[in-house]
Amino acid sequence: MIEIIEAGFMISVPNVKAAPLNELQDEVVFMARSNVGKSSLLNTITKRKNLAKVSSTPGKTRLINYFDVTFLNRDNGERIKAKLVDLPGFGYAKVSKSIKSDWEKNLTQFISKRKQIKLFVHLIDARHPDLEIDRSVAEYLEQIADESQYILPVFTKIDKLNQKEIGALKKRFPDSLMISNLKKRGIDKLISVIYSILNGEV
Ligand SMILES: Nc1nc2c(ncn2[C@@H]2O[C@H](COP(=O)(O)OP(=O)(O)O)[C@@H](O)[C@H]2O)c(=O)[nH]1
Ligand SMILES: [Mg+2]
Repeated sequence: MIEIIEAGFMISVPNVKAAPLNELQDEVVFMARSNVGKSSLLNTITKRKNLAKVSSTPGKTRLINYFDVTFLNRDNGERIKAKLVDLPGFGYAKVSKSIKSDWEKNLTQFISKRKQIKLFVHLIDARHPDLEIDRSVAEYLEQIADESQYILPVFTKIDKLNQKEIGALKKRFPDSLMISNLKKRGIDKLISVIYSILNGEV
């Protein structure tokens, strides 16, 4: 059983130049369209109510937020420190076009240059698995990820799907994980997959 036993806010930065050095620590980046449940998931996995703000106004946050976390493997007492990185939601329609392109340029630049990133967690709303924006994000990640970087697609809000729909999604995307923040489903599994990747077990 793997748990995150410590979690704290580290820093918010506006761009890659301002990002902390973190030379020795792996980073786990969380990316999603606005409103998919990214902040909720960060709070769920860290068991903190308000670590990442759960906003009802999508697209408000444009900073890159870093959190320090410690994973504990309860089976053998092993600990791993890492950084969780909360990226601004992408593809939010109400942002003006010029802001949007600057913002996305900034983000793509950030992602492609950041060698500390060990894992990209791409959150996708389980009700909308085929959006163009998610497809282009997935393709982009495949392009830029090097051999030491992993990509993990995670479907969120599966409480909104019935068993049949969940089954169909699993069949189509056998390598993805499925979670619900609301019902706390799939959370332990997600944490243990992240841990295995950080620990070099995958
Ligand atoms: N039904 C359901 N709603 C969720 C879940 N996770 C988040 N939400 C809701 O979705 C909205 C957006 O969540 P938030 O975490 O702020 O998304 P973010 O914009 O991706 O950070 C909020 O109203 C959350 O309460 C989930 O697993 N199931
Ligand atoms: Mg958020």
